[in-house]
Amino acid sequence: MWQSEYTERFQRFREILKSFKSPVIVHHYDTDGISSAAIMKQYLTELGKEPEIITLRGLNRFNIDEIREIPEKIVLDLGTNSIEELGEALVIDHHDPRIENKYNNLLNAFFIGLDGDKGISSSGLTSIVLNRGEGIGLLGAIGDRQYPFRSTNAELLESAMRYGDVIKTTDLKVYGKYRRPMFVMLGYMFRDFAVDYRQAIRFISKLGIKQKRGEEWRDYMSLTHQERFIFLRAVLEKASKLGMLDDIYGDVYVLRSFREIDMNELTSIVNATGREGKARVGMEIVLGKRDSLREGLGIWKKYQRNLRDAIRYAEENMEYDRDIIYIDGRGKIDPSILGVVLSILSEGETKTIVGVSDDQTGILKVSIRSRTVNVGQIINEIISNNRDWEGGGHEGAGGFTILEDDLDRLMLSIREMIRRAEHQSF
Ligand SMILES: [Mn+2]
Repeated sequence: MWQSEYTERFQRFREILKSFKSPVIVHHYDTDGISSAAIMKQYLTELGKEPEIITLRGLNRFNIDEIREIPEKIVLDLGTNSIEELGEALVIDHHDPRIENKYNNLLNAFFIGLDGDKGISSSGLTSIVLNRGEGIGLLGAIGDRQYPFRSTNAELLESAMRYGDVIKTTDLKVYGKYRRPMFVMLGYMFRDFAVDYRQAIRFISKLGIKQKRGEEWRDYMSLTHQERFIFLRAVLEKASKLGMLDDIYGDVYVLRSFREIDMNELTSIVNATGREGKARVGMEIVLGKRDSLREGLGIWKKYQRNLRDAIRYAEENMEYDRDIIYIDGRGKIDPSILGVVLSILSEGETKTIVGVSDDQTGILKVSIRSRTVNVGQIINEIISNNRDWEGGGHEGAGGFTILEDDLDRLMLSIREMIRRAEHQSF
């Protein structure tokens, strides 16, 4: 396994880390990036160093110049394809490399025979290199949609469970066990309850379970042993009648530090901290700080609110034309959630959706979601004709980072390419 074949390489990485006087951690702002940074920070701190942390939504030609000048930096969950422009850096990443494997300072999962797409995340890889934090590494994997765990993640899980870092239980697998009213959680499970919450509330009342404590709705995790037994029996009976028992009940994983909240829900709280510009809180949460979890919950609620507002704004401002649906979210939709908003709106849409947002620096983010054309291909083609635009994507999703002045020109190209692609497919 990796331990034997690549031990020396990991060793060399650790030697360089030890030699750093004032290390700077540059990391991606999602759960995987935050978890990678947390594992790295803990390692460096234990060596007596005080790493500085820089959180990025992405590396692009507009910010890479500043990053390049930073000495002794460790770049996590980013940087593979910018390795030549990064200056002095150690990079740990799992994004698909479009470059050759010839850089000693780059550790990409794909270059050491691992499946960076489905089998290992950056935080998992960081935990392997530093020999610690496997549980945290798995949070990053969940954040990157690598759950259920397979391949290297499954091996990490095994070792995390052996150390007691991660604990497996059998429970409801659904989202919303923590800090959501029970009737809301039931709505995530059963369509009839989602359509009419009053039915869910009645369902719980009939079991003789109190749903409120004072003014607050209770959540599933706050049920007593006895109450949980009664509640589960009724829920599982309903699920089994619908033939969906396996979907809602089974293996659930928790971290030793937060046994009351399963790793999937913890991941969404950490993700929210990054999106709301509070990655530092997310890092403390994954390192097990209880006070930070409380703070993180507040941030998570705010994020949910912002997301709801952004979706509503986008829904009310969809401009339909011949080729696309256009949403101008400048000043209204934060670039960190533009992609999420478009993905949600594209659910019932056959037309390609293009959205724009800005972050007050004159740099725009343009996101595309489509069910009819290959977004990645269109973006690559546009970029190959316009070298000062930056972007990338895959089949159904992708986007650009551009200067505000270029928006009209870019939109012309996008429309033209979509017209052409749709024409070809008929
Ligand atoms: Mn990642």
